[in-house]
Amino acid sequence: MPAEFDTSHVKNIALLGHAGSGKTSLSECMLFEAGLLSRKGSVDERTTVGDYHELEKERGNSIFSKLMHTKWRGFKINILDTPGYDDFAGEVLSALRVADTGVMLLNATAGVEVGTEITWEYTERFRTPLIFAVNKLDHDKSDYDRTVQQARDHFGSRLAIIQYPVQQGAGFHEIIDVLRMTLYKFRDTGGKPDKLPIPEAERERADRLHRELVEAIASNDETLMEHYFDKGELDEDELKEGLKNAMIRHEIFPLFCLSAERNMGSGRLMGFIDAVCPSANEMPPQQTLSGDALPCRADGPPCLFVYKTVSESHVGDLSYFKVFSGTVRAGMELVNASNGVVEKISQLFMMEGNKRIPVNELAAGDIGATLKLRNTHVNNTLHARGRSIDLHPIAFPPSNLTVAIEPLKKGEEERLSQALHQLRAEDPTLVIEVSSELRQTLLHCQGDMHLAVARWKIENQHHLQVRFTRPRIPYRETIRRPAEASYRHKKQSGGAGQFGEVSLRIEPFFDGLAEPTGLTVRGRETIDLPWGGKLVYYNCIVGGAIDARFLPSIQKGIMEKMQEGPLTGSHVRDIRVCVYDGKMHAVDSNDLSFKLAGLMAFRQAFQEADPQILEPLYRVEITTPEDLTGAVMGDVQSRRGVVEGMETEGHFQKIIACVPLAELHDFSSSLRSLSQGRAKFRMQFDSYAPLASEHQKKLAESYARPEIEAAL
Ligand SMILES: Nc1nc2c(ncn2[C@@H]2O[C@H](COP(=O)(O)OP(=O)(O)O)[C@@H](O)[C@H]2O)c(=O)[nH]1
Ligand SMILES: [Mg+2]
Repeated sequence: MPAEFDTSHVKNIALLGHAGSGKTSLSECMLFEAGLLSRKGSVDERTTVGDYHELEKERGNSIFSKLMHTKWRGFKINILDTPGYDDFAGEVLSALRVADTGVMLLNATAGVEVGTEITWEYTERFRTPLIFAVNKLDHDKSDYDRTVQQARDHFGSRLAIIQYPVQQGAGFHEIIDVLRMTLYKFRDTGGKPDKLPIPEAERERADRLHRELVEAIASNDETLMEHYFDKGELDEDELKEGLKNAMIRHEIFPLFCLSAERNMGSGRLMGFIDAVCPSANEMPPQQTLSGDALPCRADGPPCLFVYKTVSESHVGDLSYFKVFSGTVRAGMELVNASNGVVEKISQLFMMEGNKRIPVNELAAGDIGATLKLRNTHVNNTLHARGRSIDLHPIAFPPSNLTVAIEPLKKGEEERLSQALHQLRAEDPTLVIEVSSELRQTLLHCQGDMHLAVARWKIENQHHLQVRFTRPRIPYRETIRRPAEASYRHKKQSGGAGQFGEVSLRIEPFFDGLAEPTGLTVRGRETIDLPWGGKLVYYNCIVGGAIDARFLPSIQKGIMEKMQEGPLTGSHVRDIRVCVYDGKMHAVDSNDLSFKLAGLMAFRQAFQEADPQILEPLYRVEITTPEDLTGAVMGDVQSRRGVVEGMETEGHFQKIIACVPLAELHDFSSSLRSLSQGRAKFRMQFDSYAPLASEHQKKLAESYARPEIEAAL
């Protein structure tokens, strides 16, 4: 039995928008309207197909992206419902990797929100064809004009109005469609509307918007422009064709009207998706990592890309994928391009939220799932044997919040590590780091909500109790002026003794530092330290005071101390060491003696060299609604942050600041509560900077430990 839907009859849409804009409700309407559900569920009653996860029911909003599909007039529409919070940006990015059109919901009671702005930036980056849908027009606080105006301010003249409401709020039941020049009149229960002529009172506005739409479409296409000049009008087919091409080129974003709550407008939207939105084979072909184009054709070599995996209890790992070429059949064997492993696709499914519907085939362009791929993860490409196709991976965002994690019960470290491993496989935006420097296991995540989800999974799916703590800060130590020291290590205990003496000079190192004065340089080595910065090591020994064979041992001692600096035990960086003198003993000198002498001499000199603790600074980029700018700036400054720039983006402000990592541990939750979720941020390591002396003093005081024993 061939695939039920061929490539040109499959449309892949991602529902996008700020949390609460109505994405999950709209997906429910789309399934209900198509007759796939006998009863329309509701987010508030926790009965939607989309928000099926236990945790989503608990919280009443989407956390994971979901795959559903609906059938509308001979087309299959794969719906990727995404979560709106920035903490779950990874889910949005993976959905966008496989969607061919984005449907961006605007909440008519709130206008353009920060989640709208952030997702819109992703669609710009990927050039995803985009539809806007103004939702909640039945709400008494809805304001269509303001919402459209804000969208224009943000997204520019590419926005093209296809629909507007006749009334809003409780009276919302008529939508005027200026592409079709029709009025859709809904019954109170929504569903299929009556199609009526545009009433006299709306004629002028509808005509004007129609002309604007036609001109926008024509101005993006020379042939259409000519037709338009000749005939003074374009017919519906020409408009659809023009719109499709302009959407693919990312030049027009059509705008629709909805009430997902009252089930009004989704049918027309689905009709538009069928007729106008591009199917995968109308989009530019995928580029492989080796630079070849992979045409989206059902008769091409089978090739699929895994964009998401979920481990389901009792079932195993479910891999979600898009077929980018060929036809994938149940039972087929494909090669994983990243590790060469042959995987058998034993079963194929279409998905309906958490329901799996077995199918025999999925053609190029379609999205589905399979079970039990042993060695395949998110971002892997599977292709036919004898081919070599590797598609571009999803670039997941860097983390925004880091915590240290440990099991509450001793002895459960191994189980925790396994649980974390599995969490990571499911969610590539969760990064686990076992830091030997900080002696902690770190969890890097997107924000406090993301962390809460991780905790929930660890506790409820892996049945482990854990404690989260503040991660230690990876400080660095360096010096501000040159200093010299000599150290003699001598031990005489019965048999063989130990003897080594080292004199050295240390200086702050920077590129372009002049050669040392008063010393003869006989050898030099530059070591790029694994923790950043450099150790520059000079041999300036005169007259054979120490054998050259002991120089590596001295360096080893210095490196050991640099690994655990004298002030706080942090790594030391950017130092030049010149070993210029010493003594050795014909019998008692050995590598260990010189290592210890080097370590101790370095330590002594370091203390004399005006030592300086460096702290990591992060570049923080905050997007906030204008009215919160002052409050956000105040918060940043209270964290010793320095504001470096501000940019206006529509009615948002982007604040760019440099903030010490030590002050950022609760920034994610603080910003959320300060803005009620209306502001977002990204952070990234910037540089190391000297810590002010009062902070340095405190830190160094809290670090007191016996020296030489630890070094041994
Ligand atoms: N009045 C009204 N409420 C809506 C509409 N669509 C969704 N909602 C409500 O808005 C809230 C968020 O909806 P949901 O679909 O979960 O939004 P999502 O976060 O974008 O998936 C829920 O309480 C819905 O019942 C609508 O068209 N009108
Ligand atoms: Mg949702």
